[in-house]
Amino acid sequence: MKIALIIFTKNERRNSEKIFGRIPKNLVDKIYVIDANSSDGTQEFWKSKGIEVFPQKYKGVGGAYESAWRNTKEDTLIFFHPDGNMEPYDLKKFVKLLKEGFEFIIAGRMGKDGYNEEDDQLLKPRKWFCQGMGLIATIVWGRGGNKCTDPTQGYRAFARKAYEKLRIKIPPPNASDYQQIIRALKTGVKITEFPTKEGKRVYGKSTFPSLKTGLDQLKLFYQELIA
Ligand SMILES: Nc1nc2c(ncn2[C@@H]2O[C@H](COP(=O)(O)OP(=O)(O)OP(=O)(O)O)[C@@H](O)[C@H]2O)c(=O)[nH]1
Ligand SMILES: [Mg+2]
Repeated sequence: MKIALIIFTKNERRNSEKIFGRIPKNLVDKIYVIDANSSDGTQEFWKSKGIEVFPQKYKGVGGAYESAWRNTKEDTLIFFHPDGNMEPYDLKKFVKLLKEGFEFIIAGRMGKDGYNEEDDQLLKPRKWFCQGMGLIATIVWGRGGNKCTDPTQGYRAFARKAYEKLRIKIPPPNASDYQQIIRALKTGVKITEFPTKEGKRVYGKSTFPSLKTGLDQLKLFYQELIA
């Protein structure tokens, strides 16, 4: 089994420099970056480390997923954001589970032993919305105990043959993580979660304003419901 680590970047030069040394590179066969035309030297940084950087044809993180599957050949892919949100040492857990044959794995921030960036706050609007979207998708499409508690988490891994079962051609720009969950519940691709602790973004700002992202997810849910 060949395992590739896929890193999504949009102007993440400073974060990439900071995290590079913490990525356990020996755990995977290849590392690729999918970059959204960064103007801050992100591409140059990764290329200087000998890592292949691919552009994307379609917009958003959805476009980044499409590029990743099209440009790589490895039979399993682990997706990673280098901004500080994701703990690089969790790669070990992904690799172990992939080798054991699990086909769709999520590093869950919501369950017991997990930590989400809002957990220290009294009000947790993003967390509650995310949990709600996971719950409703599970109620509507979950079969045989298949479920997801953290549908917007991008720290995830797939076997290529499982991803192909989801029949996603061009993913939506901003709701692609959620679409993958819904399709997995619909098609019976088993979702496996392990707990993770979400870190804070180190430099820069989010590319996903909460309100717009939430509306995009609701729209996607509706489209999947009537499909
Ligand atoms: N390739 C690619 N990467 C993107 C695109 N948009 C965002 N990213 C990257 O995808 C990851 C997730 O985006 P973020 O802006 O961190 O979203 P977020 O995690 O909800 O927001 P924070 O909590 O502030 O980190 C980051 O590594 C971004 O650099 C895009 O259109 N294409
Ligand atoms: Mg982030």
